[in-house]
Amino acid sequence: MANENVDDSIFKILVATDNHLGYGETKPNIAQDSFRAFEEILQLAVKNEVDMVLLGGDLFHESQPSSHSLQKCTELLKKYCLGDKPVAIEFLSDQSEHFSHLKNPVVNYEDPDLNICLPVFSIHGNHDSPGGNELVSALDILSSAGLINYFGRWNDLSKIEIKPILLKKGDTKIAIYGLSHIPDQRLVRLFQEKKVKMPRVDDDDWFNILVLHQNRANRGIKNFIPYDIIPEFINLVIWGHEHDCNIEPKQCTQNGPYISQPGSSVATSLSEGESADKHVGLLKVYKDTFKIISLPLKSVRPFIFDDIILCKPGTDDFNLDAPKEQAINDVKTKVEEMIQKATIKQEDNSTPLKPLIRLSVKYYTETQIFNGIRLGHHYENRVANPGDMFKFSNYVPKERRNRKDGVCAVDDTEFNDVSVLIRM
Ligand SMILES: [Mn+2]
Repeated sequence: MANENVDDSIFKILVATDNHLGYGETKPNIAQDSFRAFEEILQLAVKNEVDMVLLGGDLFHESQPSSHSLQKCTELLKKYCLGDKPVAIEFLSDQSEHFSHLKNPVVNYEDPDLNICLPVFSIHGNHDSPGGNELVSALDILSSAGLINYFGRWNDLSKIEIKPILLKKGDTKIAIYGLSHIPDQRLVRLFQEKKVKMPRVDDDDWFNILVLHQNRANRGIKNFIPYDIIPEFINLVIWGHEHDCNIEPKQCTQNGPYISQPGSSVATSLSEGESADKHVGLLKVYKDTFKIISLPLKSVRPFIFDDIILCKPGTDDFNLDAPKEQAINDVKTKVEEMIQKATIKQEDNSTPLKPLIRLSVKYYTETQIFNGIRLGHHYENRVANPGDMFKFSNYVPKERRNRKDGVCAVDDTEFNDVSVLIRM
């Protein structure tokens, strides 16, 4: 019989990936960043009363995280995932298969010895994959403690059969296919040899989610997962590993699945992609329909990325006597603008954070190069990364740039963009 109250059938899942706990934990200023963002994610999960959290890998930055990282993570999970609030989702598939790597292979919220109010499900990424003689991942430790449900791992990579986790809430049924990180070339080969099986559930009223942790951008032949190897019956892919936030679900091939890429919750490099605002997703599924509400992470340290092209020799403005001093002055002006931008971003924050600043400095002649570390010292009290604010490169006009050098951005390969090109 159908449920009368639609709300009782709306599955609410907080989706996030690449939390990289422990990133920068020994660096000044940024040591707490990864943990602060992860706590905000758990708080958002509680506030939005989600049924579960789904993580797309790289919960930890290191495959053998420090005791400190492991302790912080354990404390956060204990704080937000234990409690009396009942869990509304039914677990229908064979738990002993999904959690066969555990001595007690049950989903944590059904373990009578545990009091779980917020179940967390996670695959592993390339940063927290199993290691050592016994092939233990940091996620195994959290799993053994009953704090997360770690799934989608294979010890035998000669063939893979991904059996979905089957969950039900009211009238909504969700099948989650978990594919923890496998080196891309190996995985593409397995797909091509038809050694990856993703059996579809018999009746078709399941909403099918695939969560994976692989290259999405084209980083060379067979070094990324092409969209067309994902089975068409998959409704939604949660794509981990790529750190840029592209959370809005997009269909990248005709009739293909929608893809949502939440991106990382902490910048692990000073690249342009990491400077975009960080978000996690509130996924709502009702029967075969879904939507993802993008939730901004407000505790993330602002990161401003920009570039500057220094003055061109031979032009009126070029200071022939003191090109280096001129460069420093121009860069200082630019940095002030960038810090100002970061200040505006944090207007509502009662305890603003020192921003990350990365300025790509493009010079024409080597006489324009200055000591970036020395200039960075001036910003010690105002910038979180004074030691590596500047990156120098020789300015190459656009028309001379070799196209082959660039990594194909995700957007370049997207169906929507291709269709625009064809129309033009
Ligand atoms: Mn990552």
